[in-house]
Amino acid sequence: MRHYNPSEIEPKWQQIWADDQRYHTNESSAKPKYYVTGMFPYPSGAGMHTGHFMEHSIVDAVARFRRALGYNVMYPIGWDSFGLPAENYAIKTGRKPRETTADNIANFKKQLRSVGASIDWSREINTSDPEYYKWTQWIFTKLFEKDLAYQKESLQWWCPKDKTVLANEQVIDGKCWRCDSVVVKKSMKQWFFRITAYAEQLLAELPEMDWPDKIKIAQTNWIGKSEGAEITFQVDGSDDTITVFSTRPDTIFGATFLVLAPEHPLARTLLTDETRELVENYINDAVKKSEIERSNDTKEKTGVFSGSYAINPATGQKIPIWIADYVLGGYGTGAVMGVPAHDDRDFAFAEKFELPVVEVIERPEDDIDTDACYHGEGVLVNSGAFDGTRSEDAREQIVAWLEQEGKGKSQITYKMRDWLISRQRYWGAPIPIIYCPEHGAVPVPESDLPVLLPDVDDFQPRGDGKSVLAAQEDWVQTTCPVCGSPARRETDTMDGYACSSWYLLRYTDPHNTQQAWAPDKANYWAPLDMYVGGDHATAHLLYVRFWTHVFSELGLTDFAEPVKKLVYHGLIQAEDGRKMSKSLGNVVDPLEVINAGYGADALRTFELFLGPINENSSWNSRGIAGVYRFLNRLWTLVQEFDDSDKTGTSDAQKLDAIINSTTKKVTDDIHRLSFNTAIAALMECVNDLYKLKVAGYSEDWRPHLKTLVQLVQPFAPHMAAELWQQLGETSQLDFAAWPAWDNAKIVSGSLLIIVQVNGKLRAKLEVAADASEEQIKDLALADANVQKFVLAEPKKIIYVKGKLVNIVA
Ligand code: ANZ
Repeated sequence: MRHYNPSEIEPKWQQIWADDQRYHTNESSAKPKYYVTGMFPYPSGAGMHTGHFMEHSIVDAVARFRRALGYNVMYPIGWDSFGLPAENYAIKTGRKPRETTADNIANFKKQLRSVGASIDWSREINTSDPEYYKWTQWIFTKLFEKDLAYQKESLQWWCPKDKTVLANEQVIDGKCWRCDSVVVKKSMKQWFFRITAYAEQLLAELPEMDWPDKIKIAQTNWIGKSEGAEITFQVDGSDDTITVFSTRPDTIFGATFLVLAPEHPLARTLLTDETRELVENYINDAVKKSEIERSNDTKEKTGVFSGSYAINPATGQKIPIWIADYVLGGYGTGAVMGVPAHDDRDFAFAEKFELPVVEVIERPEDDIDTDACYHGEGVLVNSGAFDGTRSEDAREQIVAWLEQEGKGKSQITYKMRDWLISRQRYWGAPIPIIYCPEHGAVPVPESDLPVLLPDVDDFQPRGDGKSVLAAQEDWVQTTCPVCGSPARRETDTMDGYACSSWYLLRYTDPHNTQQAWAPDKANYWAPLDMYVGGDHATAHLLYVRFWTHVFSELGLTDFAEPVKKLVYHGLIQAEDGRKMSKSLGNVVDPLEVINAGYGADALRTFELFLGPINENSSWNSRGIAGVYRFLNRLWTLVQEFDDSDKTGTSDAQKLDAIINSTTKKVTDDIHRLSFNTAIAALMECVNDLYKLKVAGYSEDWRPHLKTLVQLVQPFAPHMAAELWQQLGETSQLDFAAWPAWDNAKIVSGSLLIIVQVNGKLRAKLEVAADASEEQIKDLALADANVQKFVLAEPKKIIYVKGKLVNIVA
């Protein structure tokens, strides 16, 4: 008898699959297509961890299942290889990112091959490869032509020590998240992509999409649509006006002050001689705080009176103009009308600075909420001609009236900002722009792409807000594509998210040197049938959607939404329930698990057995041993069958019932991506077969064992391939049709139901396996012996599924 030895069979099958290019695909198949992949990895020096493997266990199970269902399956892979970590590593070690990235990719590939993922390696792509980023740059030029890529001077957080721009969430208490230095605001010219132009479309399509609700909610919140009005206030005694954005124009009669964000252009000009010093100090301090800190509602409000007043267009009253950091410069118009009776933040502000509170919406009598501030709808009071009107109606009427007066209009605002893509770093795709003194910013023509990232030796940031590319004078100096006169290159590189916003389409035509992709290939494969990941709920997934909308407008795709079904998996935590992390020393290295003798099949099966894939789960070293034991038992079953003389007398009908019901359950479960229950059903099936085999194997077993091997294949493909062969098949298991089941054979099985009356055994019933609860209860009550003990209407009947009926008489 052969022993189960994954370290022997797994490399063998991986070699066979690689040699015969088993998973290479093309568009000329008559089968329906199925395109599935996971979010491509960043090839870090640490290698892939169990989380990455989780993603590939899911994708590979789906790919193998779909292949067996008769689909032309594409499962590609690539490397998200540009980015800051590789560059920082270069600074630290003196090795070039190009070299370290190549090493890391080689390691990742080795790891992925060792799990037997059915990847089409002919489609491998790498975002830092000039063949790839040529087209990232080309897409940039297309966006530029459509005015979707533009430059804007904007204030950015700048860390003077790390010499880099920081995102809002990287500034904590005015300090850099990494080195704790006090950050400063620096005005810099940056490139942006105009994603806000697509806000409405990106929002409108979400409800119809087969994506997890939590991702849809996260995207909806990120886009953050608010419907309201812009209302213009005249500054008293001046020609200046201040426009505010409000979602509650119906409360305008209660606006007792205005508040400007410290960044507002008028903040420094409305001051008077008395207020100058206070105002300037306040503004200088406020702009150092992060938005997150400023929007914290639990923090005490701060602010200064500007010294000027505005006129409330509804009441005609003079109201003070304040400057306060709870109003954000980048949202709405950067100015609000303070309505303390109906807005919490305004209320807290008015309380602190003793500003008047005027109630303009009557709190309904049945509202028992004792909050000082009433946020709800109601009838207007203290609102002139609008008194007695419901707030919902007043909203429209007041906007119409303001519009007539030229003092306002309805307005929709989004929280989402345009996507800032300039990075003052080396390891990224150079932004393909040339500055000509005569023609300004000119995109590099397609024939001159790619703009190659020059090879440099010193990666240390220069400290002046520019990337090290700015020091490569030979590279920077060029000529204007329009007039040929001397010109200079843009020295910023693109955010890595740009590279990952179109890779899913490049997979469909990865070696095209003439185009980013041929539209007919993209239209054949994409949109993706399934995209699997456990990260990037908002940014990446919104950027991919945004770009694909643009591609469809450019005629490059005939679809606007790139991903039909999104699968978002939970994380595998360490055995101690904490996040796996190198610093905690609790990382489980997948290769160690494989090399410890469990093998890749056990690892993959175990990862999917840990629990529902959308929930977090914890690694469990005993669990993997259990899964290994299950595979070993299955292996042994086939060995015993093979070795036996096949003259046994095991119950053929029962065998049929076990295999048919398992086939049905496993198929349904994989369709629902309920892998853990599918694997549990396979385990149960193997247990049942062990009970049955006591009567000896017969030739009847062969087709059933083959079916079982097919059902196991999505999880444990190496073992399945080996056993398939051993059971006498010479065909490739990957393409063997997924087994069908016969319901008639399942129901021919029966269940033994124990019937108790008041806890005592009174009957044993043999019922059809698919009998309903009602049928079983009726049969129990109809049993002659049971009837002896149940003389009146029973008080209660308890049914334990598939096992027991207890009648309380
Ligand atoms: C007056 C008012 C009265 C408001 C009231 C609300 C309730 P969302 O839903 O988040 O869009 N606002 C406007 N611009 C702001 C900015 N730059 N920074 C901070 N707050 C700002 O919220 C819109 C509301 O947030 C606006 O409506 C405005 O306050 C405030 F009973 O105007 B409201």
